[in-house]
Amino acid sequence: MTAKRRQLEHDGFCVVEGAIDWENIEQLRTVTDRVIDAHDAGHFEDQRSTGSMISVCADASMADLVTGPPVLTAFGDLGFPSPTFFGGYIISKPPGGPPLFWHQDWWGWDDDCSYRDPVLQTFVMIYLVDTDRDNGCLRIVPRSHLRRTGLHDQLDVAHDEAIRRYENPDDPAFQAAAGEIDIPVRAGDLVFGDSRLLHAAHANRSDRRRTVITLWYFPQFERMPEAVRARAVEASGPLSDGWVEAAAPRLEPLLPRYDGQAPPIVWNRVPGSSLR
Ligand SMILES: O=C(O)CCC(=O)C(=O)O
Repeated sequence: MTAKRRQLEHDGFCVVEGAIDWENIEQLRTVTDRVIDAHDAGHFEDQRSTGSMISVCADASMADLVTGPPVLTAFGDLGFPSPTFFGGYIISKPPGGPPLFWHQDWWGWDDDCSYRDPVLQTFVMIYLVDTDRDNGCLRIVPRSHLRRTGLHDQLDVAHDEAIRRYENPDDPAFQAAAGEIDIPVRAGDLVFGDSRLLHAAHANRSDRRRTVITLWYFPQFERMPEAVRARAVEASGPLSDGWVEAAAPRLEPLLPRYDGQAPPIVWNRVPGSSLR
């Protein structure tokens, strides 16, 4: 097992440096700028904290990124030769954009695997500019994917909409967290993280847009419990958005499939008491 794979399993994240070259980053910036600029003011008001929340399925050319060598080779190097794609978003903080709230992205907390398995769903974040504390770099709480922290008890998913709109900057979801670290990166690095990991982002105090493309994969889909796989197929972004037709056949081998009879687990974003 490589050091990065060990870090991903143990700490919940790792960074693969310089995976995407400048030319491709510039192309991605052109595409994402076009997609972002096509949205109206209401979208950005509703998503003030994230900046934007636009499915990668908004543009068929994103399939090149989802299915292309930089991401899939990096998965292979981590020991995951056949990852399964789940969906993704273009998340863009405008100049002056507020911080992103603390959260985790996992939805399968009703299944026991969530409290023990080292690898379930993984995010891959691709920042299109260099990031640091001043322009909104990622923040994480290492090991929070498998260990309860004080922050878990403070997060309030019931008021998700108000938090997205950044209605109360004093909400614990926007404060400093015990044990947090910054993950500043260069444009073209890949940040791999466990979806259960608590993460957030600093405010963008620069005068430049800070865009990240977040993609979610299941590194070992066939090893996940049947009920979790059944839910993943039901919820899969590209299947439900009709993106498959535009992006096939490149996407076809990466899509989640489940032909068994297990009923899908309930979608639950809140960890239970088994997380200690
Ligand atoms: O905006 C960021 O830097 C992080 C985005 C994020 O948290 C996510 O995609 O889940």
